[in-house]
Amino acid sequence: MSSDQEATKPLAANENIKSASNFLRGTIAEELRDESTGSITADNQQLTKFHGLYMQDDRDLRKERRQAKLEKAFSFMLRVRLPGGRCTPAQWLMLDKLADEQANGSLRITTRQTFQFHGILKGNLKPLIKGMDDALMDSIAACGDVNRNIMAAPNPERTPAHAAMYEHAKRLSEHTLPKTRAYHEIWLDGEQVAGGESEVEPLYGATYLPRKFKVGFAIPPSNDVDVYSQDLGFIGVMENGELVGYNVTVGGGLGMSHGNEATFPRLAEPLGYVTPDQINAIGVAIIETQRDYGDRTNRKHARLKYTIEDRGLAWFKNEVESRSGITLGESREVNFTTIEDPHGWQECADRTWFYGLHILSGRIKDREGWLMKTALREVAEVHTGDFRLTPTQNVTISGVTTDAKAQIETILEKHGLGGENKQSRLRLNSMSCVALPTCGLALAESERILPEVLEKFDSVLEEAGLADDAISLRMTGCPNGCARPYLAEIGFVGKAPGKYALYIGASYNGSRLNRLVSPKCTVDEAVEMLRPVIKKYATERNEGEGFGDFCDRVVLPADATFHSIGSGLQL
Ligand code: SRM
Ligand code: SF4
Repeated sequence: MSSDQEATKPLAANENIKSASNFLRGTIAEELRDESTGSITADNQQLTKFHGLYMQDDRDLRKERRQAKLEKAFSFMLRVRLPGGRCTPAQWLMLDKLADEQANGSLRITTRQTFQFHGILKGNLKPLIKGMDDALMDSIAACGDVNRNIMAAPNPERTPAHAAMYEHAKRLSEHTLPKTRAYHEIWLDGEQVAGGESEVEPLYGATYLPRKFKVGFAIPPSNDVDVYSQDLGFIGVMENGELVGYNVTVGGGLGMSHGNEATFPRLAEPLGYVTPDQINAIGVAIIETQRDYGDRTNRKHARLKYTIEDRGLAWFKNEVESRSGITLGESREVNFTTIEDPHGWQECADRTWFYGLHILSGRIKDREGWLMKTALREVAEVHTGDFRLTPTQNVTISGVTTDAKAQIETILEKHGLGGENKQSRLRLNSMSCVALPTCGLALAESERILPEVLEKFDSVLEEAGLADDAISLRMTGCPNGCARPYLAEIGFVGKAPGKYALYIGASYNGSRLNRLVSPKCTVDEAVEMLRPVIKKYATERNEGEGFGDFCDRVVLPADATFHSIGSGLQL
């Protein structure tokens, strides 16, 4: 910990929790045995995050339980570690079963290509983790101050380059996993490390990182992983159809707090070029630099983006090169054109097919007339390829042979999910975070209100003759940015119940942030504010110009910034 700030300011409370935890054990095991409460103590709540678990409570029930003098309706959220979002049919079936038996019956695909279970009661945590382990899955380092689930453009069969990239992402994920045996000891009744024998975390040390750390791999022209939002990004560079290396980008991150301009979303910058054999070494050097220089006194200033903002990219590059012994090459020219997931049947280079299935907000559950969970279970029962979760909370059914297509199509159609079920491209490009009732940080609704928001915008788009236009709309219940709303052409960010900050003007390829147009409005006010903007776009846009680019060029005033609305919309 050599940061200047740390010499003078006290460390953030989490630092002491981590250092006293004996490599993430704390007293979690003892507390699990305590049946008198559904909760665990605050310190252990910080530690369980490193095991992929968050304690939550059902916020819809808070008032009722307070009045009945009952403790909150505590339960846990578990996030699976799934590099590149790949899962086999057998794993799918296990997750489906565990959701019913040990959680609240639904599965949630996250914006970082993995699954979350919600509503797990304390006593069900161990059976759930044991079930995942039986299917060769875990939740190690899915949350916490470590390198999290690594993202990679899905569908390795699409081209050999995608296949190679998936392996690179998986290798880096495994290389940067914490080494502590705490997870196995606590959740899987693994053998305890002998008394007094100390463990080592060669990469992280006893206090791990100052804050969460995120990595994504992209292959142009698709920026589906929103690579510029990642602490560390790898952008595939192709030569003659082959993946020859990666541009490395650093310092992306989206979280901020309303009214605190010292916090802000930031796009990653290019650091240089590496060949595939250098990925792990450069990744480790970057993580180590952040481990040693990230701000451990203030968790709102602890992400890599602030380390780079404060110390400069040149300093950072020098540090990384000297730690790794690698001289980074010049970044190469890359060109992203889209963030969109492919939908429907797509043929891959290896002659197999994948089906891109849209899942609104990533929520896999059976609703009346819309049996998503059942449909996917039936697919998993017959499927011989695998599943890929996408960064836009969708799923692709991958590795389908030509002969097997009809069978899968029949299952999807039986449940109203097949090709006939045409959805607007606004809907296909939408995302929302979980928010209420489980997220403790939500200031407003997100997942639960998204269908209503889409319906309203769909009708405005139809009025303007733009029903088939792809426009990205993303919504979150607070400014932490979990559905990457600052990279959406239309971004809603929860501020208070029923009220949102509204942002427009990001590019459709994830390379420009949007800007504020209203600091606090209702959904209806936002629709009315954007109706004339959408109409103007319909009639005045340049050939092929995206909605975000048009807003940035024509509608947003020159003095609008991310934090300020400036002098008003130019209509
Ligand atoms: Fe997130 C915290 C959900 C992707 C930025 N995020 C949370 C917590 C755990 C709330 C909490 O700390 O108590 C949310 C749990 C809600 C629930 O009930 O499930 C939560 N984040 C999610 C997910 C599930 C949203 C979704 O609907 O899919 C995503 C899980 C991803 C995964 O599989 O790992 C999720 N979170 C993101 C992203 C997007 C990304 O990484 O691509 C971001 C913005 C990018 C970034 O990190 O800069 C993001 N989440 C945050 C932050 C703000 C971090 C910051 O630097 O300020 C928090 C709050 C915090 O860490 O203190 C947060
Ligand atoms: Fe919760 Fe905010 Fe993340 Fe939404 S953006 S899941 S409300 S932390």
